[in-house]
Amino acid sequence: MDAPTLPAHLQFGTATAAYQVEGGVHEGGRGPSIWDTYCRTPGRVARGETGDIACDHYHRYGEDVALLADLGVDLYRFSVAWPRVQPTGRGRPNPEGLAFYDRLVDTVLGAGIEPVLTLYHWDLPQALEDEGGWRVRDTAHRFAEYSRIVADRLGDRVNRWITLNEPFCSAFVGHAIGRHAPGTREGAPALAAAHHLLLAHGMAAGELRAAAAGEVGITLNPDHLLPASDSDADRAAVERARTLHNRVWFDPIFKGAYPDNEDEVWGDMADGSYRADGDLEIIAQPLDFLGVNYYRPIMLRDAPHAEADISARTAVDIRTEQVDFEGVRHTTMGWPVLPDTFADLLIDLDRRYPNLPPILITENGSAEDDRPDETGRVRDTGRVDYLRDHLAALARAIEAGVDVRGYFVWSLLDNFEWAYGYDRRFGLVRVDYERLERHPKDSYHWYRDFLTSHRARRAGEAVRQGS
Ligand code: GBH
Repeated sequence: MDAPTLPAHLQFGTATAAYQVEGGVHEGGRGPSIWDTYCRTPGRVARGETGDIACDHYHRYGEDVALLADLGVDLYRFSVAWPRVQPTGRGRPNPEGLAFYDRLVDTVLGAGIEPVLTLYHWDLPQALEDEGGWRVRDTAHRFAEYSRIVADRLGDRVNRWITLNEPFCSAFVGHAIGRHAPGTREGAPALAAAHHLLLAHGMAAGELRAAAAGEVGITLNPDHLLPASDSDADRAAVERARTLHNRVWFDPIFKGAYPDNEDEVWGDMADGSYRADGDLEIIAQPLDFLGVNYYRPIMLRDAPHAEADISARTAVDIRTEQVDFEGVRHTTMGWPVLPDTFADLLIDLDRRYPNLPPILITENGSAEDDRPDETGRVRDTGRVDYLRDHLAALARAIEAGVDVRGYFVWSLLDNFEWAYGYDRRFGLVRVDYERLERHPKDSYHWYRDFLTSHRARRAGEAVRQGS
């Protein structure tokens, strides 16, 4: 099948996250996380599903790494579950938890694949939540301590570290929208959580540097925001949303400043009492790379209070409303498929933040209704089209000068899709949740062929350059 050509230096991989794939939640001395609690709260997750078993990756990681090796990836991105390493989020590390990641890293390396490690993909130890979670400053200190423990143990073998995955979700989906753990809906605490997550990132980056653990970055999910019309009101709505979705993270980290329109955006929601002198210096320290997760654009219109659909309002109310894209395909997440916006986003970020470090696309992929046929084959042409077209957009962004070094498909496996549970499938590999068997889909074979020709091109270039 046809596939775009990307620069030979680009590295490729797939990504997963601990709670979404591991299962084994009561094993190896793991403590409970906020997602265990959230899943057990009636009405929170579709069909009452949990990550208790998930893909059973905790026991089957060997099989999963073999699938990665056969796929031919350069990189594998996974996350460490904090409550496996520190069951209560503080104090002495749990040797069994560290031993699991030790084995996983060695298995990945043994397959000739480079591990890219995310320290936090949303599974906060419940004991820390009980003390205020991300709403309190102490959690940033606890995260720094945890990061140092993992760096000291794995820093001799892991060369790329991601502090946080999508802190937007931890702060706002978790505390203002309430669709992620811990599932509260309050404005001021969500803003405090955002600040403490930024601080946690900065402190952890400092610990990783001190442990000489290699390259350090953070994964953000910048949204590509489009106004529903050319009206001043809709454009202003997009600018408010840009602050909520993107600038809250990008401005402190890459400009060393809080967004200059935040008073207008938050009104009297934010008193800034959680900010201390020196925080911005900790937050803004230089990074080796930026991780970007991208799936789909968002279209917005201005929605003054009186007009707005109250049920769609969140505790960080910025008077905007989402507008549907018409006439385009939507994935089973209900997300519009508009690949060109991927290039537009990257070029726009590059322009707004001229000093960005090199970028890794740490997630991109699609959820499809991919049932197997009689022979067990999954013909997920929608996913193949999605990946091919987004890779073509990536090539366009790189040609336009954006410095992208790597790309990860979300995800290797079908897995626990948070509040949606198991019926949203993002995997290149189908997981049969009854038997826990893995079945590569057509998209897996397509990606493998793409990687084979990419490696051939890379080898050809190396020969031409006489290296
Ligand atoms: C990523 O988030 C995650 O990193 C990954 O774990 C996940 O599996 C993957 O994408 C696919 O979803 O219900 O209105 O509050 C992507 C960004 C942001 C998408 C939060 C879902 C929920 C919005 N996510 N969003 S809402």
